[in-house]
Amino acid sequence: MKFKTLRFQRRGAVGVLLLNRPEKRNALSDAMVEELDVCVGAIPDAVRALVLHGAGRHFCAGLDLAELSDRSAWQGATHSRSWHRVFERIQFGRVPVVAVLHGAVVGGGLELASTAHLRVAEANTFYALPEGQRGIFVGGGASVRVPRLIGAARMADMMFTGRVYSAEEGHAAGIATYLVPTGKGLAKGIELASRIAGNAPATNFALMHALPRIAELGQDAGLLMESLMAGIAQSEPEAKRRMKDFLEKRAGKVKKQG
Ligand code: 1HE
Repeated sequence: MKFKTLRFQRRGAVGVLLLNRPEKRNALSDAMVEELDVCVGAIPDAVRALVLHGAGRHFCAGLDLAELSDRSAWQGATHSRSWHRVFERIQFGRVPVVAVLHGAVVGGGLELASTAHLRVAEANTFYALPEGQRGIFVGGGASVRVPRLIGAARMADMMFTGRVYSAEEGHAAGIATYLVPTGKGLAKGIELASRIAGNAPATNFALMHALPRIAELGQDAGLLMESLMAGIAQSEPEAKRRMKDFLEKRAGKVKKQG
């Protein structure tokens, strides 16, 4: 796959997708959002997990402000919906996505990072929602996805006051679940994506498509949906094989880390 603003490479079962507009700090132009759409729609079948990262000193500077010309209210809403469509395609696509973050993860950059299923942050990462200071509102799904990571109160603070979260603060608040030294993010992201790619497909499907929906349901419907998903996953031949491997001492035990 050849793109102007992205680069896609395959490393075995892991696809590595680079936001590749470093001269503009990977600002999300319309062309880049369109290319993201094409890219996630054309991920080869052999790819079972994706790593998303950014070229240059920053992950992503958000919306390309040079394109925020004089849109009408209607055009603004339509533009926002076009981001929603593409970002939903990433979140609810075929493959789990590990976002590797460094430098600025701001505005639409944080919105894009929030679509991923796991986030790894390098120590030089910082997070902000400068929309609050630019006189606008988020439009790429932040008001839905960011509160689910850090809570509406923290998101409102970021926008009311222009508060910038450091990598450590973002990790403590729940934006990233892994914090690694600067320069080590891609290796960690590929390691995690390789592990995810080795999971049973039904497990990855359940984590991507069932879990976030179950988490939004009331207890009754949530527990029923969990039981249905559990029944489907355990009936897969792959699950039977994995459980037999454990019982016949061919699979690893759960070990304490470190
Ligand atoms: C850009 C953008 C951009 C950089 N759109 N061109 N996002 C923001 O408000 C963040 C704005 N950007 C910044 O605060 C800084 O650029 C960074 C902290 C991300 C990086 O700083 P730095 O010193 O490494 O780079 P720079 O010198 O500021 O920028 C380098 C070039 O990238 C420069 O262009 P040049 O032609 O003068 O070289 C910048 O203009 C350009 N650039 N960021 C366009 N965002 C669906 S709603 C989503 C709403 C939002 O995302 S709002 C938040 C927008």
